[in-house]
Amino acid sequence: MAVKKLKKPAKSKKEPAKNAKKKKAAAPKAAKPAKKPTTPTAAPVKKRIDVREIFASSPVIEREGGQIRVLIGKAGLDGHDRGAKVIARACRDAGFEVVYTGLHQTPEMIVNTAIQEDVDVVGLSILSGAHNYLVPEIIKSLAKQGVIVGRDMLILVGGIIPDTDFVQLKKSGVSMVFTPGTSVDSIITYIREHVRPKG
Ligand code: B12
Repeated sequence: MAVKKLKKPAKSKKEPAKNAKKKKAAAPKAAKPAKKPTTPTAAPVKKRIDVREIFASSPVIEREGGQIRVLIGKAGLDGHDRGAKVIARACRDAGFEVVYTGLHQTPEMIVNTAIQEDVDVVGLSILSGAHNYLVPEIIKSLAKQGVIVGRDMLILVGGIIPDTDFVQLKKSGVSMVFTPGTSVDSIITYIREHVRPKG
């Protein structure tokens, strides 16, 4: 088979000779005019969302007498139990009857315990970021069992809850959200003010 020889491409006439002198250095450019000083543009100020403002019209429920009964629940895969235990202990020390569910509960498990134990407050401690799923699931499940949130039981949520989620949680039936740094005394006071003896 005939092998086609590739011809060397002919040197272009335009190609500069190897030893050709470099082009003369370009004439120095005129100095750029100094930039006008600009006034710094102010960063948009983010308005802080005030939890007390959003949950201002928090319901008050009445109980038949006896001690206030509080459930502290940990739903889902969240393993952060320090806060839940701190709150459970503070509630016990305040004289409330406390049921702590332990870790890794499903919404249904929390709801069944709340009903069996006839609690006034369902306190959910959520640091996993799954509150927007878990809380509405628990409230829906309570409703299926005939519990009217805000009349029969209060739903409190504590933990890592971005303030941008407060409105949605309020809409789903949460009475109050407590973020890190909240004093336990203010939580106890809140519960006492919102669960009153009947009559
Ligand atoms: C300690 C800690 C851990 C410990 C947990 C030990 C334990 N047994 O609890 C360990 C090292 C195990 C851990 C692991 C992880 N962690 Co971690 N952890 C923390 C840390 C530093 C402090 C949490 C804490 O104990 N605070 C002290 C308690 C007393 O405060 P608190 O729970 O917030 O409770 C207060 C309030 O929130 C409220 N409250 C809380 N619950 C309730 C309930 C009710 C009813 C009420 C009324 C009030 C209330 O009252 C309390 C008093 O003010 C936080 C950062 C932070 N600054 O919060 C990260 C943090 C929670 N962890 C985080 C992460 C990502 C993890 C891991 C996924 C990390 C990883 N990749 O492995 C794992 C997950 C483990 C798991 N299985 O879930 C993130 C969560 C991010 C998010 N949700 O968007 C955080 C916020 C750190 C961060 N800035 O990124 N963690």
